[in-house]
Amino acid sequence: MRALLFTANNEPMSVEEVTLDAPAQPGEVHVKWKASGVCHSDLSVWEGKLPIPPGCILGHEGAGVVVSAVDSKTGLAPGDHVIGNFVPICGECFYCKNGQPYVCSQGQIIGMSRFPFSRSDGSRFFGGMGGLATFAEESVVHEAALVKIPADFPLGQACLIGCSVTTGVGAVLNAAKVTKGSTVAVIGCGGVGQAVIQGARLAGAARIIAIDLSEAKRASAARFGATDSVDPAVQDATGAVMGMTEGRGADYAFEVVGHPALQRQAFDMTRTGGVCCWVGVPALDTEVSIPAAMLTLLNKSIIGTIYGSCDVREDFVRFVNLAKKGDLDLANMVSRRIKLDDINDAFTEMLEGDAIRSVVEYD
Ligand code: CXF
Ligand code: ZN
Repeated sequence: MRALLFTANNEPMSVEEVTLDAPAQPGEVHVKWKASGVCHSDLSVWEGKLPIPPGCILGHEGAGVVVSAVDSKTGLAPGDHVIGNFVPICGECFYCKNGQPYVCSQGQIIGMSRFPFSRSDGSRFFGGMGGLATFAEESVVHEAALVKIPADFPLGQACLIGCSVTTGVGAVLNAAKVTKGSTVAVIGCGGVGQAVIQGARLAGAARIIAIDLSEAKRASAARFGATDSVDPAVQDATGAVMGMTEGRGADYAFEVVGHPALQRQAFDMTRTGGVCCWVGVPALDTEVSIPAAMLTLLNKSIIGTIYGSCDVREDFVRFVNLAKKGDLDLANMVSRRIKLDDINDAFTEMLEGDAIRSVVEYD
């Protein structure tokens, strides 16, 4: 079985033959991945900006088929089609019991405590975020990190629901709760940003302003429902949004890059009484400054959201059904279909700024 090994920060990764332990503990599931998106967070982990150490297999946006399962409480069985959830759901902690499984306190412990892969030199590898290791042809994953979906939906698109779609559409529908007829500004139009735009379209926003340096991303934002666009290299983004809203600012502004200066910019372009929603994850050692009085005096809200504040056990199937109806366009979110050996190139392409989503396809 082949897997892309993450052995050191900022060093090219190589695909190697590895062996995978058979699932043995109750709840363990052997999955054959069929497709995996390449997410900017994989790049951030590789660069050392997110706290997941080398010695693992990256990839957290995958869909595949169950090969076998040991005593599955959620009823997973061979042949089931599944999407991986990179925040596993323990179902027992304070957060899971109180309707916030997206911040499950046990999730990453469940996900990252098994090392089922061994390299030819005998060293063991864990499965990265959620233990999913979707940059391996197969993985052994805890059922807390898998959601069964209908078998009649293409897995090459379903994988996107594992991260970008859920994070972006969920941010709009579950976290910010965008209302019909509103004006939405989106800073950053990669995979998650495009999903925010699609979510805003689904919510019935009247005006959706896509802000990104990349012309290609602004063009695809228009196809996903953006009504206006801003090139921040040419125009001050806050000024442009003010100009489009009679000087008020957007009802909702989403930051989908993960940069403190842009989080501040999203706050500035949010109207009085509006909602500024932070979706991107900045480097852990950064801070952001906000004019202290303005949150109160202008009745603005800043909200953070992880994983679209979704309950993946319901929302994954909800997103599949929206895609089946044609209300969510997943097919066009895939900018390139690649092979496992091409992920280093996909990282380079992401750094260059035009890629929306590369998707690895397995045989
Ligand atoms: C991120 C969210 C913050 C932790 C790492 C993963 N989301 C998806 O890429
Ligand atoms: Zn991701």
